Amino acid sequence: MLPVGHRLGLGRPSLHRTLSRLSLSCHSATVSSKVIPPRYASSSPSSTTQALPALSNRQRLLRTEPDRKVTQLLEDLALGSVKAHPFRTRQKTFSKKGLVSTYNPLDPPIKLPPPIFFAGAYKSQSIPEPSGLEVAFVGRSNVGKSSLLNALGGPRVHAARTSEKPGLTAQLNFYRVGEAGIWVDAPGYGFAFAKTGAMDAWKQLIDDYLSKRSKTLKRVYVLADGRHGLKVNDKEFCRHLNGFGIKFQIILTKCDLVPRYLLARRIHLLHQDLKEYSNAMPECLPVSAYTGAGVDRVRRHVLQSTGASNVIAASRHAAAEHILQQKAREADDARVSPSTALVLGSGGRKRLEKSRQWLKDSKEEAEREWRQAGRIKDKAERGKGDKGMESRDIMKRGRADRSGAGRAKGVQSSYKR
Ligand SMILES: Nc1nc2c(ncn2[C@@H]2O[C@H](COP(=O)(O)OP(=O)(O)O)[C@@H](O)[C@H]2O)c(=O)[nH]1
Ligand SMILES: [Mg+2]
Repeated sequence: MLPVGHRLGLGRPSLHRTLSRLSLSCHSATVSSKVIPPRYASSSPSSTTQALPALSNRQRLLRTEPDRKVTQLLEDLALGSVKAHPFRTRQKTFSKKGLVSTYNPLDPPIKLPPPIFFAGAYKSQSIPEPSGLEVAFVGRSNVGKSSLLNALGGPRVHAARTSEKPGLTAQLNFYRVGEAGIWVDAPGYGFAFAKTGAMDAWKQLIDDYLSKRSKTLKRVYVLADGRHGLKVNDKEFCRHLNGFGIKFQIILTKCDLVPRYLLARRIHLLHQDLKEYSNAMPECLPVSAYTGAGVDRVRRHVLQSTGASNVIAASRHAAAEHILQQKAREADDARVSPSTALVLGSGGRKRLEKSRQWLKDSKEEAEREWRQAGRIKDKAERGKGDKGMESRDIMKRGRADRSGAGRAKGVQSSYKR
């Protein structure tokens, strides 16, 4: 019988080499920590029990398996760029609004009045008194805060100025958006060429703003670039917000520039990282102000956080009413005169009867939907009544403050176009 090495087609010297390599690897598996110290181990003997070094963000990203739910959501919202397969002749196209597969006629995009600028504060003294429930958009410079605010206002809204150059918005800008409350566009942080003095002034302004708005600021939206996720200063700011006890949510912007598979992984990682902040909303909102994908979802979150769920309910009710009218018209059109019924014969009559029954059923379903939407709307209106009171009280208090000692402060509108 041939030795093992010959049966495997190995000559004697190569067999020797293989066996010696095998024994070396077996040996090194048991004693490697002593013989060949790993590169990350320090020279001290206790280093063998030391934990592995933290992975870089890129390494973590590449080792993550995306959540299927997240991938499905991105697909539904048409978020993330999709490259055509090299052998595919036709590239998948998306509508400009980004809503392709999940367009629900009962939940059409919500229309809001355009945001109206009413105050700007470049220093703490100019911060206006609270006059309603607010949400603020904060993030690094050039991340797309002003672009998102415009996109949330609706198509062709240019209330906030946007720029390719970072650091354009240098003050807190306040916009009133009808029932949706007040939206605040904050100046960006983390601008690479910002001077330390500017950074300190920014911190002071934001801290004063946060402490003045302990009751009326309902949520801070921390915007992060979808291509990078949370950077060090974003995390620092999130910890700061956590300290203030303010609820915040991450919005990932510019998602049209990131491949979908990477975006899904990034979101999955982000959801894990968010667990360390007690005041963070557990899910982030991916969006692209450029294509409009995901904007309506963010708008709904903003409306809910300012207690304006009645706007969402009213939109659903209006859509249900529209569908009901359409169904009623279709059911009416399907009515057949007795003379036509005679001409059709028994087969034709049966088919006609079936389609009429189907139309009747769908009309009834639309009616049920409309009634339910009406109930939800009434409930939301009643809920809003209480919140409205709260908001009115705040307004009254603001007026009283201004008429008294606070008059000198006033509202300085330093916004220059
Ligand atoms: N591709 C893409 N570009 C965007 C998007 N949102 C903003 N931008 C661009 O990013 C730049 C900075 O936007 P801006 O809103 O001024 O950022 P801000 O400094 O955070 O207010 C502008 O050139 C925008 O056109 C987006 O969703 N997709
Ligand atoms: Mg801006």
